[in-house]
Amino acid sequence: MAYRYITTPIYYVNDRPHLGHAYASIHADVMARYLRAAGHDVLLLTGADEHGEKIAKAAQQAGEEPGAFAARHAQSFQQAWAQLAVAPDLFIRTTAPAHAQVVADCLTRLYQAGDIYLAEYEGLYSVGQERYVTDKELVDGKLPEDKDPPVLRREPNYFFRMEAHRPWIRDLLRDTPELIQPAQYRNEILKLLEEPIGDLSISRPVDRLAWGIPIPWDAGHVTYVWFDALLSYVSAIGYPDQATFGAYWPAARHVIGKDILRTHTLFWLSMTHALGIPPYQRLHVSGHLLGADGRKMSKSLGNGVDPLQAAETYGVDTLRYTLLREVSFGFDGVISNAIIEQRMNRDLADDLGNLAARTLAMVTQYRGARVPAPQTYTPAEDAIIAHATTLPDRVLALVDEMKLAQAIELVMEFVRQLNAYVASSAPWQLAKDSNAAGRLDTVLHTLLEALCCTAHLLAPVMPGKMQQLLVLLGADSGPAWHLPWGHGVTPGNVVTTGILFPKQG
Ligand code: ME8
Repeated sequence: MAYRYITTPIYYVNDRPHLGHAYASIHADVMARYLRAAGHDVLLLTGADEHGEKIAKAAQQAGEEPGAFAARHAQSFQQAWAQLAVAPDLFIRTTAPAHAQVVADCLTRLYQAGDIYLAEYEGLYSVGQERYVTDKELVDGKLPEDKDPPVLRREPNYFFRMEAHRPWIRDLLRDTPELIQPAQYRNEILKLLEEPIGDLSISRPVDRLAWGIPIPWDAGHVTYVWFDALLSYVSAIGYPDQATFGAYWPAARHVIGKDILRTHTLFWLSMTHALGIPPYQRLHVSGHLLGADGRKMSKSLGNGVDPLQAAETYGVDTLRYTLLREVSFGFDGVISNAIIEQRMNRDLADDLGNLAARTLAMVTQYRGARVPAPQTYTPAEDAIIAHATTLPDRVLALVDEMKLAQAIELVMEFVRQLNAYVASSAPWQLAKDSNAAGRLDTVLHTLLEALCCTAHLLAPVMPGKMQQLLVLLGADSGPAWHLPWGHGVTPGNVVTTGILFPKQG
């Protein structure tokens, strides 16, 4: 059994979560569920990034203390994950004392090693993204994803010698092509690394911003929010000396959106390198969900879709399926109610739901709701069994690269093969012919067994609905992985008819 450590971004809790956050968390959760089903020992981390100017500003606008404000929103994120069937093992809050201690220790070590120095800084700062920006990044005077233009700042800051790590990061990316996926994001960073990346400002003067982890040797400064938040990936699992860190960190996979690619490559890789922490194993970078206005959904722009409302309208499993299937990981895509409904009706109601409903109805009508025992297999069944037998490994290979849309599509291809098999084997004709009783048993058993296999393969995506399907099929086990053919349903067990995915609209 291998260890796997999967993380979502540690979200800013300046508002409630929107669909973009759900997109990242559902991907991480589904990967965690697949790997766990396949026998790995998995830890899934999510959390709340509670410090910094963005949170301080939002709290001030709400007329609350930043601590109370962040705690309230951190809780709403936690509740949202429960409602969206995202089941993290760990939820880190950057205000947790144990985390603050790790940050302080790391800063002290780097300072003592001469990796941190004080200097005067002048530059343009984006509060929306919580980082200094360069002129090159601005479009019409601001970052495209921001509402407000950056502000000019001149102040003393502590700096971390990030530039010194540039050659090492470049070599790492060159030598480890799979480190950043999909490949276009690796190429983007490799290009950036051709020129100096500069040193990183890692503190803010308290007279401007008091909401942060104090710089251990200088009470006049607090830690820059990114330096703080990135360390939560390791503090959450007991860095530096706990066994959990030793076991899981070498298998760390960060799931992020492309908006925070630079921070997770330039900042994080140089920080870990300076601290003597091995680099993460993978960075899975998503594209952006776009709002109806064609712009990136964001809290700052206020064009987000409420994931909880969508889950209530369509069902949480339908929402999870649609998000994963509709917008391929790594690419941008628009998501709307009409798109969700179309996908739900076509894939879930017409293909999968209809297959299950028809099969269960036929077993009920022709075999008194008892699972029949198969008789002689023909090439039609052999093809289905061969397909079912190779599917789990093929699905897992895609999951490993976070190609979840393709993984789901493989299973749905199987579902369409089964629908074609129903049409070609015509059980309703067989039922009229008393000489075909054995053949009908074989066809019905094959369909039940294949549906059981489908339920196992899609359970990480739709845990509730696939568990329900297994119950309707009279299967003996809950979701399992790679059951040998014939071990899903047991002849003689009772099935129940039911509609899993009612058609809408
Ligand atoms: O950046 N489409 O937190 P954040 C797809 N606290 N994904 C989206 C999205 C969209 N429209 N909008 C947001 C932060 N996301 C930092 C992270 S990690 C140590 C610190 C997702 O609350 C996407 O994964 O702004 C993005 O990277 C993340 O939410 C940013 O969340």
